[in-house]
Amino acid sequence: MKSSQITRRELLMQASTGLVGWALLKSPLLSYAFPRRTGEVLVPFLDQPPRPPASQANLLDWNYLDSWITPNDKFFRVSHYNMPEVSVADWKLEIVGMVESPLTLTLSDIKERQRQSVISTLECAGNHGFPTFTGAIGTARWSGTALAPILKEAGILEGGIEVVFFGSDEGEEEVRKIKMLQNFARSLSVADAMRPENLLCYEMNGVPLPKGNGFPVRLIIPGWYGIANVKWLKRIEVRDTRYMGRFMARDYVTIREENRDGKSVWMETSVGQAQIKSLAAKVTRVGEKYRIYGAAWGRPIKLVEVRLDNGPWLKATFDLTQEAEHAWKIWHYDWGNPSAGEHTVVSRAVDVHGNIQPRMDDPAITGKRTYWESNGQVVRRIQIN
Ligand SMILES: Nc1nc2c(c(=O)[nH]1)N[C@H]1C(S)=C(S)[C@@H](COP(=O)(O)O)O[C@H]1N2
Ligand SMILES: [Mo]
Repeated sequence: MKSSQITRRELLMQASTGLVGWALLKSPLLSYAFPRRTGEVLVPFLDQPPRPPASQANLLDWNYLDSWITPNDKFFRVSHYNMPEVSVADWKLEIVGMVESPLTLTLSDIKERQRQSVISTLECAGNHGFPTFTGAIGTARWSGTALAPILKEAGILEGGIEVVFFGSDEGEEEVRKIKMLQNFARSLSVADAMRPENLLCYEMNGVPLPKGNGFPVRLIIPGWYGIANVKWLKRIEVRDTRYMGRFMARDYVTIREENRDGKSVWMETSVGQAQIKSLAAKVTRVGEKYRIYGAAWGRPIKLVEVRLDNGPWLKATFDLTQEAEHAWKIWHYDWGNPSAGEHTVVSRAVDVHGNIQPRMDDPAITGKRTYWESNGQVVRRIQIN
C-alpha cells in the first residue's frame, strides 16, 4: 500500500514526538509513555473486544496501550461484593489473633511509618479466561508502608501459620445450607506474608487510593494475581490453621486434569502467584514500516519471542528505559513491510529460569477445566491492507 494512505481500520495516534517532548517536562506521569516513532499510525488487532463501559471493570483496550504505568482513570477494577464507603475518621486496621501484642492502627499511624513504594503489575487471574475479558490488567506505582515490620511488631506466636486479610466489603455466602455474611478475605502463609515487598498501600500513582481500588488501605502483594491484593483492608488475623474462605478454597480455585503415566490425576489448587505471560498488544506503522508492541509479565522475564503467521520465533527488543522487578516489560518487534491480507501474531515469554509461556494446546492449559490462570500464548489477528 502507499504510505500516505490511511485506511478506515487505522486511526491516527495523537502524539507527534514534539508533543511528547513537551509533555515530558509538564507531567511526570506522561514520562512513562514508552518510546514511539514519529507519525505512528495504529493498525488495530481484529480480535480486540470492544471496550465495555467503564462501570464494568474499566478494562484495558490493548490497542491503546501507550504507557508503562497505567493512569488511575484507565485502571481496571474487579470487586466481588459491594463497594464499601469507608470514612477515614472511623477507619482502623486491627492486627489480631495469634500475636503477642494485638495492634490497632489508624490511617495516620500507617502514614507515619516508613514509606515504601513499588511499581508492579496487577492482573486478575481471570484475565483472558473469556474472549471478552482480556483487559483486567494494569501497572501502577503503589505506595504505603511495608507489611512485614508491622507483623513483627505484633509478634506472631509460635504455631501461627496463616495470615488472613479481611476487607470491609461483604456478601452472603452459603456452604452446606449454612448462610453467612462474609467479608472478602484472602490468606497468605506466614512466609509469604513476610516478603519484604508486600505493602499496606494507601497511594496509587501519587494520589490517595481511588475508592474502587481499595480506599483507604489495600494490600499489595507484588508478583501475585489480583485476588491476593485485598482492598478496603480492615483486619489482619493470624491463625493456627489454613483459612478456607470462598476466595481461597472454593472460588479462584484452578481445577486441572493431569496425565501421570497414562492415568488421570485431578488437581484443585488455590490461585496465588502470577504465572508467566506475554501479549502482542498493538501494531503501528510509519509509512510501510510496521512495528508490534507488547508486554510480558508474571515472572522475572528474560526473553520475549514473536511468531508471525507460522514462521520461526523471532527475538523481540525490550524497552530498557523503564524497568521494575514486578512490573510488566514493554517490548517491540520491527515487522518491516508485511504482505497485504490477514496475519497472525503471537508472542511467548521466557523467564530467567528458562520456563516458556505455554501454548494454548499445552496440557498445562488444555487440562485446565476452570478459566483462572489463563496464561497461554494468545494468537492475535490483524488485517494488513
Ligand atoms: N476487598 C476486596 N479485595 C479485592 C477484591 C474484592 O472483591 N474485594 N477483588 C480482588 C480481585 S479478584 C482483583 S483482580 C483485584 C482487582 O484490583 P483493582 O480493582 O484495584 O484493579 O482486587 C482484589 N481485591
Ligand atoms: Mo480477580
